[in-house]
Amino acid sequence: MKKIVVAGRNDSGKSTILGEMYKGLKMKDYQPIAVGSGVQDEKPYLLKGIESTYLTIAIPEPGHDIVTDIDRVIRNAVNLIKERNSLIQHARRALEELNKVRSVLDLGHLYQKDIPPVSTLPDVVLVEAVGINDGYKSEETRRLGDILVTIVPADIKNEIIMEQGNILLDEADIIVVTKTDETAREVATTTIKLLQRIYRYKAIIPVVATQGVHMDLVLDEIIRRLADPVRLLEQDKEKVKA
Ligand SMILES: Nc1nc2c(ncn2[C@@H]2O[C@H](COP(=O)(O)OP(=O)(O)OP(=O)(O)O)[C@@H](O)[C@H]2O)c(=O)[nH]1
Ligand SMILES: [Mg+2]
Repeated sequence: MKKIVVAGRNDSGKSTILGEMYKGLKMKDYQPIAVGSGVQDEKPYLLKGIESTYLTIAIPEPGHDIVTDIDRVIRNAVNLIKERNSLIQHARRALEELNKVRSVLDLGHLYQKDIPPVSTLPDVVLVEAVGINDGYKSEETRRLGDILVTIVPADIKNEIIMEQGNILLDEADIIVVTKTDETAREVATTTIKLLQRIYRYKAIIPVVATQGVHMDLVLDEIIRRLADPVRLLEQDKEKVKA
């Protein structure tokens, strides 16, 4: 499963973007699983429409490798979904058996509407990296993900962007500039132009995360990077046949 990591300074809008990505990916027939970086993430995620089945929290213990820890947390969460699915299927079969017996005894069918449907297994992971105060230098966060989405608030100080060793900006696949609605136009423009000058070939997308403005552009970039060439090839064949 590919991991999309959302990184950025504290309060930059990571959780908001993650919630929007969850919804957007679901609309495109992906089933994301979201990994928060602490219990404080749980409630806001639920409020943003992330279903509890697909929500988990990784709290890295000191001294533990955050990358292997996240993998363990994801494995556990997927196993829980599988176990639950297997119980649901079990309940379904048991009810069928019972109904066979009841039918022989002329007792009429029992319907159990409260047996839930089985859950789709997740196929992509969304991780919010712990908020960082000291700019964009976390090497470990870079190692976490296959697709790195770095969040920059529009009113960020230019010096921070220009610092050396900003690995989370240097290696970002997508740079999302947030809070463009509450930042003065000249300030937001300066931030974007500076980013464009340093990162000439990167996708840099200004958004109003809280209102979903331009989130479609962010999603397009993500889906392009998620696309599995083999799957595309199969789809091509289908299309040519049709
Ligand atoms: N006006 C405006 N507010 C935003 C935008 N994006 C996020 N916010 C607000 O900024 C605050 C922080 O957003 P979060 O998504 O929690 O940011 P975060 O980076 O996850 O924060 P931490 O996890 O605490 O580091 C919230 O009150 C959001 O509603 C935006 O584009 N415009
Ligand atoms: Mg957050």
